[in-house]
Amino acid sequence: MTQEQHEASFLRKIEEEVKIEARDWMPDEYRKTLIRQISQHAHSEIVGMLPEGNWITRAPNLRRKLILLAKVQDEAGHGLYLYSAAETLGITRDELIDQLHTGKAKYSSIFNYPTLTWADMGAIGWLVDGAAIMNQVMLCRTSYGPYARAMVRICKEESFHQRQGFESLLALSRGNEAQRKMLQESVNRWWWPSLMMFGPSDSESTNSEKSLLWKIKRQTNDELRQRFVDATVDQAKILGVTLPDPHLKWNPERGHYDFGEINWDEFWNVVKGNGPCNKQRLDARVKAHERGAWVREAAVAYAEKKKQKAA
Ligand code: FAQ
Repeated sequence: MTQEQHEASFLRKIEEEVKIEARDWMPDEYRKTLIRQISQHAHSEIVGMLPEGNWITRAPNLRRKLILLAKVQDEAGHGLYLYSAAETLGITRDELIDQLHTGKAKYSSIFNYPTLTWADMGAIGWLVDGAAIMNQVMLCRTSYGPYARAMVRICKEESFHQRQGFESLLALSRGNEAQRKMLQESVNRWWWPSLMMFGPSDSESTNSEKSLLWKIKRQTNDELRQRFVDATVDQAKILGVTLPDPHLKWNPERGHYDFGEINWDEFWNVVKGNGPCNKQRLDARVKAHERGAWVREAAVAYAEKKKQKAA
């Protein structure tokens, strides 16, 4: 087939909702943007374990500790499915990890904020997983088969994460005054960074146009952010918390909540590596990788020994 025929066949598949698979012809730019997005997503899951991992030893009781452990383990699993999906596009795991550790690859801005109180565990579940799932449900229908299939399981688990976060905050909301105060203070800190997770506004988003055309993304950053705000306001009422935005108001003409301006300077500052915990997060990942070297060496030695025995 000529290049033009390949391109026409690729676009026809996209149009007809036929998944693109690893061995199919695809434009270089499609491959590149998928590797970029899937690997950033994988890195986010792996770095995303750190803020919560910080509280495993301090969970208030055994039940909460078990739930938190299971959630963090789920996140490791999500990272691994996503690295595997990225590898089907012709990049190695070593290259992906190296891009994270050298600061070449991005990961979600949200994980560069500190977890200061136990309420932050609930707020991450409710708001951060809530925002993640709002974005990720559309990715179950993304055009690249291995990514779409990985997202189905991830979304099921994220939805459990979101509910456990809400349930944990509900317990605090029914607690004493100090607990209610801790809950409100945590929501005050996590609200705006959660809105930033959806990425820059549509007019500033450099990748959206192509990603929407190729059905990698099915909705824009602003559409998803609005859906998240609309869904979250009523949940906040149940928790009895105030969302820290004086401009948050139902707009009957739009049929949506209006909300205030996001601090984009803060967003870009965090994305560029200058957030409150960027350095700490990367250092922790690099150290964990170095400390795990013996496991990788042992696995290779074991595989070689097995090969020799079989020969
Ligand atoms: N943080 O042109 P766009 C989770 C970058 S998983 C950092 O709009 P795009 C689970 C973007 O990469 C959370 N950088 O980009 C969990 C681009 O730079 P580049 C992660 C950001 O790709 C929960 C530039 O800005 N989820 O939370 C961010 O079309 C709890 C211009 O932006 C995913 O990764 C940001 N927030 O749209 C774990 C989902 N936003 O690459 C533990 C998959 C944008 O050109 C605990 N990803 N940038 O150098 C996506 O859907 C998309 O990549 C977006 C961004 C929507 C994140």
